[in-house]
Amino acid sequence: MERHPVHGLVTVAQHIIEQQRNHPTATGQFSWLLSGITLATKIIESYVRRAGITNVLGETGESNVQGELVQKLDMIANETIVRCLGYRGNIGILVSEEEDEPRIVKNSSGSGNYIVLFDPLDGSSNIDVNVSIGTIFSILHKREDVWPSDGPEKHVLQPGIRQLAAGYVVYGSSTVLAYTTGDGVHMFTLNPDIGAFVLHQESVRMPDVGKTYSINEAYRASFPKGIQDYLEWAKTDNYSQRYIGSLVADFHRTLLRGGVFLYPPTKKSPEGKLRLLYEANPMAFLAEQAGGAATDGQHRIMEKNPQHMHERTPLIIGSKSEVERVHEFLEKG
Ligand code: AHM
Ligand code: MG
Repeated sequence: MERHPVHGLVTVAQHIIEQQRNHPTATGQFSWLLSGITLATKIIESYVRRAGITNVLGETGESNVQGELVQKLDMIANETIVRCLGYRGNIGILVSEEEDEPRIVKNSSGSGNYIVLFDPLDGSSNIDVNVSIGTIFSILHKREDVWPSDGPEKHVLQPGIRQLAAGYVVYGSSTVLAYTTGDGVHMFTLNPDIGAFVLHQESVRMPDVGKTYSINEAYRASFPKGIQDYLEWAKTDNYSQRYIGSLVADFHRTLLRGGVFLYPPTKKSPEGKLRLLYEANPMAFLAEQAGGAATDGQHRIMEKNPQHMHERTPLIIGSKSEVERVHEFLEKG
C-alpha cells in the first residue's frame, strides 16, 4: 500500500483550510461547516467512550422513519449534530437517518446554501456491545433549479457525483476521521490528550486487490445467484471473510486493507438495506477518491438519481478489481 507519512502536527481544521487554498473562490464558509461536524463527532465520541457508565445504552422505546428501534445513543448523536450545525449560518438543510423530513435550519441570515446529510450513529446493533460504530456525512449545495414552493426534499434529491465533501468518523479502538472534498482521502486520529483530530495519512489509496469479502452471509439463500456464485468462488480461491456489521468499520477496514464489502438485495430488504444518500453515496465518494469503486450491482452508486430521501440501495464497494470480479459473477448469474 502506498502511504504518505506525515511529519509535524496538522489538525483537521488546519488541513481543511489548506485544502481550501487550492480553490481560489473559496470563502471559508465550507471550513466553518466542516469544523461543526468535527466538533459534533468529538462530543459523540465522548458519549460513546463512557456509554456503559452514563446510562446512555439501550433503546428509547421509539422507532425511526425506517421502522427501526431508536437507541438512546442514536438520539443523542442526532441531537448533537443538529445542535452543532444548527448555528452555522451557512447550512440550509439537514437530513438525518433519524428524522422523517429534512430539517430546515432557521438562522439569522435565513439563506444557508449547504445541505448536510448524515447517519449520526451507524451500526446501531453494535452500540450496546462495545463494537466499532461511526458517524457518516455527505455535503451538497442546494439546487438552483428548485422553487421555494417545491419544498426542501427536492434540494436534497441529487446524485452522489454532486457531493462537495463526504466523510466518516469511526469510534473504534481509536477514533479516526476520514474525509474527502474530491481531492483524495485524508485520515486523522483523535488525540484525546489535546482534543484534536491529527493528520496521520494523506491521500490514502485503497489496495487494488484484497482477498477479503465482507457480507452478512446468513442471508445467503436470498442473495441474487451471481452473489452466491461469487461467494462459492471466493472460498475456493482462499479468500477470508470479515464482517463487523457497522458499515463504517467494515468500510474503514476495506479502505485500508482492500477487499470488497457487499450488501445485496435480500428477501428481507429487496432494495438492499443501506441508505443511498447518507450511507452509500459518501462511502462511494471516499472509495472512488481512494482508487476503489462502488456500485449497486448494475450502476455506479454516485450516478444514481435518488427518488426519496431515505431511499435504500444494494451496495458493492471496495477495491476496484474485487468489485469488477463480483460484477463478472453477476453478469454470468
Ligand atoms: P443502521 O444505520 O441502523 O446502523 O443500519 C445500517 C447497518 C450498517 O452499518 C451495516 O452495514 C448493516 O446495517 C448491517 O446490517 P445486518 O445486521 O443486516 O448485517
Ligand atoms: Mg447506518
